[in-house]
Amino acid sequence: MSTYTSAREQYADLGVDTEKALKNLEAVSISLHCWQGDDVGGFEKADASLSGGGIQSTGNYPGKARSIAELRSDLDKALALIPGKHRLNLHACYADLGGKKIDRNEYTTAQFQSWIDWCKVKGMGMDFNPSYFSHPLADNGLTLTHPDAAIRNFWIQHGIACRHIAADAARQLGSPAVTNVWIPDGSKDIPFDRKSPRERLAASLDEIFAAPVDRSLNLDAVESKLFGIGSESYVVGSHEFYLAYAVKNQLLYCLDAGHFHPTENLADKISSVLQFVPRLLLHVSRGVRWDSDHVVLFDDPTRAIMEELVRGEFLDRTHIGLDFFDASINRIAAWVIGTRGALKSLLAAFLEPAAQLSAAEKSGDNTTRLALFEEAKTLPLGAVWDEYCRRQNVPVGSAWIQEVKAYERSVLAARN
Ligand code: RNT
Ligand code: ZN
Repeated sequence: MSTYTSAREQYADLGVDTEKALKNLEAVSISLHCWQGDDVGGFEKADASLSGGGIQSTGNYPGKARSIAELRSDLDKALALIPGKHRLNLHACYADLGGKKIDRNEYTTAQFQSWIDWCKVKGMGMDFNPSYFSHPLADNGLTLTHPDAAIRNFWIQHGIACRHIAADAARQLGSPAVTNVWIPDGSKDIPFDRKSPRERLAASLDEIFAAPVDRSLNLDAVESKLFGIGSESYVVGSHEFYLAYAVKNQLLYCLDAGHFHPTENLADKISSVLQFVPRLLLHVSRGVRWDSDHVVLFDDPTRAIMEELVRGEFLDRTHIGLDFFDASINRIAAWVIGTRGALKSLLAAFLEPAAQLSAAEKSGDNTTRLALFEEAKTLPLGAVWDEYCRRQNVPVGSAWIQEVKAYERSVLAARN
């Protein structure tokens, strides 16, 4: 008997159909963030790198992608090692300017056409993000809340441009695109006036979202956070601000796993937020002591998020994106570890003995509920995961590591 057949029987004993779980898993696309490949640098300038924004990529592992072509090649490698069909999550600072000088307020689909074409060939959907950092007009950490109306307007125009680009990408790729607004605006030290920047942010967002863009193609999301480097004392776009804004305007709300107090449970927020917003965007990440954006793992917090999506039947209304950037290990491996970790967590959620757990809970049998949670943890998930990788024609188990190493020797080593 194969390991998978025996695992299937073990799950069946608990009322779980592994074939159905594999089918469900295949139907979920994860939005793979382009920014893991070059430490959130982008390619607007020859020497582009992450600056400001209160986020930080640490490490100096050799072989970072230095051009759009290299980034695409690296993404190809990662995608070949990840089971399933996924999406590309692109930041505006990855514009393909072809040597031209075009500023962000003037971006049009033309600067992203090569990315859209790249997705099209692969049958991938695309999601999008205006970039409110690594730019001279964001140098003091203020963008949509800047007291100078001209600077604010520059960023408003950028936001509008990105919504149009995303809608075009969606039209061309035949799949709606999520455009996620995240801004770094805040203050390092205790502000006197917390109100005015929030009034300005609300007004800026109102202008961005007032621009007529087909809502069946472009899905607007807003992302909150608690603090950043240089915005320790005050973040304008806090949880309360954006949650209220998203509810009022029926936008997507973006929950980033690193953007809350470390003891808060992101998974617990899902069923609350989805009562009142139409759809949810997740930035699956792993904060270690702070919003550090470590590589996502098959760990308890990630599993809890996926369990919520499955138990609550929220997958139809949730867009799963990844958000981490680690420059201290092979960057392609980081993508693969993180995406496989997220998918494995999702598979584990599909394999929960849901009927038995729910029956135990409904009948008030909390003893059985707790016992089942514990028993489920040691069921042979690995055998089902391996079977999934086999069927999807990607390396099974740790075999992918050798492929990344070989790519490192043949391609990355020549980059330094
Ligand atoms: C920053 C946010 C944001 C960024 C990306 C690059 O705290 O998490 O989502 O990580 O847009
Ligand atoms: Zn994020």
